[in-house]
Amino acid sequence: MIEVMKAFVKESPLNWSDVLQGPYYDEPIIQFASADDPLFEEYKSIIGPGHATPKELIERSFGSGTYNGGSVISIVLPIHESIRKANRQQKERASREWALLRTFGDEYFLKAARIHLTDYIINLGRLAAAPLDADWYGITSTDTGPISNWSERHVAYAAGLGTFSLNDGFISEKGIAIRLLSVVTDLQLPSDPRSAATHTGNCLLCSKGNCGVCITRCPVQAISKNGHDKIACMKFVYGQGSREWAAQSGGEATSGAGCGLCQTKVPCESRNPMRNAK
Ligand code: B12
Repeated sequence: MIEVMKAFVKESPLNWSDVLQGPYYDEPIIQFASADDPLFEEYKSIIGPGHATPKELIERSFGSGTYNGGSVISIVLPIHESIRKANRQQKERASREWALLRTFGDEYFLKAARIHLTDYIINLGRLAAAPLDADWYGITSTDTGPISNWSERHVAYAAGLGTFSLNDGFISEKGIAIRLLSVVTDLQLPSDPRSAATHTGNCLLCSKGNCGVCITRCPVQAISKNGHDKIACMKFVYGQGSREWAAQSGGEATSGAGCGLCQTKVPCESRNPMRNAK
């Protein structure tokens, strides 16, 4: 499974930009959580009661009584250096490269990768479904910002792939400039351990109090020592100006250009800054 997905990322034509003459993503990190991990139930209070469990996903996809345990596969896709480098130069909005990543690397490639993995498992004669492609998947607006009913970052945390940061971003061993995807299956795969002391353990500011670079990188002051203002972030990241910039850059207006300034030119851009931190 790990080799199948590594080969897909390496060889898929969707992970290649003719405009940028390079891939969107480098080799993925792939880990597993048990579908019965109690953390998935806890997410109903941490995120909200609507956040689905792996059991609910399997039963909604394949019918009641079909759940018999299994695993959640979570994948970190590190963003290729040329795209990160281009965004490092930016001060006010996403680079053209980051905007292209948002349409083609995010919307198109992530979906293709989820389909590739679910098809592979189904062809083994087992159950598999990607929550983000389910007909019930959705994002709800709340007073503090949008919340989805399947959070790829929380799933990655459950699979031991890293932790959250001050700005809510997920910091993996390949850093914060990443994208995430997941698939639930009835295959029993070996669960990976969670080693971080807290859910923000990989963030230098949260753990050691000596960073905060993402606060100064944010072009709309949506990040402070108190955390991340999701509504201010959302208005900028997916607002009208972002849509226009996406289209001008050669992407699709409906995807927006994203931003990612808090994910580039920061100590956690492409590594876990707490590894070897004094
Ligand atoms: C809605 C959404 C947004 C919203 C709201 C973000 C948010 N913080 O929730 C807005 C529009 C602001 C947004 C912006 C961006 N997004 Co967005 N977004 C999503 C989406 C669709 C759902 C996120 C969600 O529902 N989160 C649930 C809420 C509850 O999470 P939260 O508030 O962050 O969680 C906090 C608490 O739960 C808390 N917590 C409290 N107690 C505890 C205890 C435990 C044990 C744990 C684990 C956690 C916990 O920890 C968290 C951090 O404080 C996901 C895709 C998906 N379905 O997962 C992409 C996703 C999160 N976005 C992503 C990206 C890349 C971006 C942008 C960089 C834009 C861009 N593409 O250029 C910015 C970055 C903003 C930022 N600093 O996080 C990536 C994340 C990459 C990463 N390294 O984290 C995702 C996963 C998409 C993907 N497939 O890769 N996004």
